Amino acid sequence: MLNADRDLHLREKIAALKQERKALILAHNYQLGEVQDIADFGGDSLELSQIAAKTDAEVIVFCGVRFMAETAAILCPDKMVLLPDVNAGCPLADMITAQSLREKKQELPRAYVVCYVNSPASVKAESDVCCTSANALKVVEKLSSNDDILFVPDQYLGHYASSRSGKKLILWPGFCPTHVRISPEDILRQKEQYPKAKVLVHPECKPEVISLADEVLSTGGMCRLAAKIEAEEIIVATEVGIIHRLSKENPDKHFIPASLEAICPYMKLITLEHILHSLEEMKYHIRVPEEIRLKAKSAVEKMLEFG
Ligand code: CIZ
Repeated sequence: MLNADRDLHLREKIAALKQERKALILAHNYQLGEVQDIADFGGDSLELSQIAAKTDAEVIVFCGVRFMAETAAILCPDKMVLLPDVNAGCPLADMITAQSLREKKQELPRAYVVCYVNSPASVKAESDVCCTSANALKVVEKLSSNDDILFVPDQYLGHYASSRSGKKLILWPGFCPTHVRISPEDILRQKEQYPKAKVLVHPECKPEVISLADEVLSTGGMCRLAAKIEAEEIIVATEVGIIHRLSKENPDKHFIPASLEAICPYMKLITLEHILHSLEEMKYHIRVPEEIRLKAKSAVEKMLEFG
């Protein structure tokens, strides 16, 4: 079968099974283009979890990485959340464990723990409040300066929130291996070729890259800004998967990836075949133990209260 025929066949089978299972397909902005195209909704992890929490669907096929599917399971205990590839993990989330965080909290008994959503559910359960790349600054700004604030696990997002808010944060030494691959030289090279281009940078990038940004935004923020920004050329410093959505939604603009090396291999694991298999076999069901879910939910809800 030719590739185009094979994809059409897969898409038809997925659509039929999706209806039968009363399922909703969600795709993160870093997923493969073919996966983003078949999804009912695309977005960042928080946007997708909020959609999951509101839908009538009984099954959520979460095309992203494990911590994202876990966040949906935390917010929607009555729905079956499926991750189409069980190996879709997140190296940043794996840079912290609940045990290592408990040990750190013993060293810092007065610490208030802010936890980036890119973390396991068990770590969220040990934290006071969660944040995303979209609201990390807002969450940190609202905290009392009298407490020690421990920010986990992404040191660069923490550094960004600390430098913009003026709050001193104790940073966990984690990082996203994909975002740290983007260098200031990458941005400067692209700027030389596209001098009029605006530069959008994700806050998981290193400070020296962030310092070259016109705007620092989550992927959801980049999508919203791209629709209204005047510039015709836009340099995008984050995982390259987002270029698919930006270009599709804004065909009159030219989006330039800051670095073609910014590819997250885990975000590229899910394919149309995996989605079909997931719906056929109802795999892989992401479950969060109830005791952990309730504690993690309280940290996620605290973030939502912060706005
Ligand atoms: O929270 C997310 O979705 C991540 C990891 C990045 C972003 O900005 O979309």
